[in-house]
Amino acid sequence: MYTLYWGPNSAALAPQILLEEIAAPHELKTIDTSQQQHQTADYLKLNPNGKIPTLVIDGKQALFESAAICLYLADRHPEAKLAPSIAEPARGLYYQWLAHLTNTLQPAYLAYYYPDRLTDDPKGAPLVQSRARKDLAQIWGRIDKALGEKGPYLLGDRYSACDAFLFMLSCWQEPLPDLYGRFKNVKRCAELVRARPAVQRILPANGLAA
Ligand SMILES: N[C@@H](CCC(=O)N[C@@H](CS)C(=O)NCC(=O)O)C(=O)O
Repeated sequence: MYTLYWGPNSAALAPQILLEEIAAPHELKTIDTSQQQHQTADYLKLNPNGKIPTLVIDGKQALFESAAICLYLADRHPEAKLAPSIAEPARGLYYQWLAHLTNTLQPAYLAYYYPDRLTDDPKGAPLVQSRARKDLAQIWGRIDKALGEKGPYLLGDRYSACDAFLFMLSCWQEPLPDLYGRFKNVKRCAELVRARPAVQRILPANGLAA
């Protein structure tokens, strides 16, 4: 049994998609960051970083970091075929894309959403945000090119946890509202993910269009 500490259209979306894909028994516990619920003493015991998501496994072990949770779920449930096995060459690409999404693309979103954390200058936040927008456009542009050369998924013709992660980040529309218009191969990948029954089931709770 899994418990996912969650908020709508947050970094909990990719882990939530994987839980649905796996059809694993799980419950969601909502953490409302606007009410500072991610900073309570009880929550900080599970995730000392004070971020969502956190996955609790069988009421015992807590895991933080959305990409780590995705890697864990995909490997623990190989029957769901969300990751190539270590014996397959695609396993390297799988690591590459998930690491790229969480180490390079996701931090640019975090810079946009939390700009004051990246500058000590009280007037610096808009500059951080405009830089983050440029970074996001460049990074998505390179991903779009790769998807155009060898798509429609990040691993070619094979859906994986990487695509769920890409979909999650593509849903954070505020800094680049024209993302799908500018990057057609990203749009194609995101639409394939969106159409999956597991994803369709959870879109409403995340405030996302079907
Ligand atoms: N690297 C972390 C980032 C998680 C993260 O920043 N989550 C956001 C919601 S999308 C959050 O909890 N924000 C509250 C805060 O930073 O105060 C992950 O991927 O799990």
